[in-house]
Amino acid sequence: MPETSLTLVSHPLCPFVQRAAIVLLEKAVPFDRIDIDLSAKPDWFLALSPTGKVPLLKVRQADGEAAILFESTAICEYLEETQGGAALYPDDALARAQQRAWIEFATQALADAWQFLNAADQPTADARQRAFRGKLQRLESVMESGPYFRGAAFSMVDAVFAPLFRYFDILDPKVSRPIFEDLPRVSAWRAKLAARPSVIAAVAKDYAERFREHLRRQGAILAA
Ligand SMILES: N[C@@H](CCC(=O)N[C@@H](CS)C(=O)NCC(=O)O)C(=O)O
Repeated sequence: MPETSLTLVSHPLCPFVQRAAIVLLEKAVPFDRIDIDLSAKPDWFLALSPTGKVPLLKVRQADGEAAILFESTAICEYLEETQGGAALYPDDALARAQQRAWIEFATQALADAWQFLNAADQPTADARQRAFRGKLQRLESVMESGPYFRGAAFSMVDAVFAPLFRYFDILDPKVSRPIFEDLPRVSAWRAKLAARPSVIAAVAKDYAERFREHLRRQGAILAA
């Protein structure tokens, strides 16, 4: 029986898991974390997860029954609505809807970045890098004063972009620099997120080494 009422079912490298972990840490909510092997998913996990994907959040309720949440956005919004700490969404409906739209944009940017990072040939890497940088340029054009996406306060959009930017802090700066070149607001935002305690604590200390090992196993040209 876990000591807390929340258990995050995770994988050490999953960026979607990190979203939920960052929100839990921002809200200072105690939680247990169970990492699973996604290449040999345990039967108990397959029985609980409709999609076979992490994260899952197990919520032990007052009657002792466990409810299961899947999909990182649903998990983050549940935590936002049920836990204390600073609000990560604005009160204003329009501003909140805009944040949700940028979260969807982040998921698309993550797909571009992931395909770039894992590319096994140069044409794919170049095409995905262009697509990703195009999205960063769009972000640059909508960001205002910073240091976070929507100003002074850390928000849900920040929690979602932080795992994506983390990859580029691990890569050789020769690779990351041209991608973030001439994007001062996005670059300052990325640095601010990298220093945020919740972002740092959302992954284990060996994350960078695990990520490099993943790239090697994928045969990514970036690992060469
Ligand atoms: N839309 C899902 C995506 C989650 C996702 O893609 N998780 C990956 C790991 S990062 C996964 O569990 N993959 C296992 C699989 O597809 O079999 C979310 O936001 O939670």
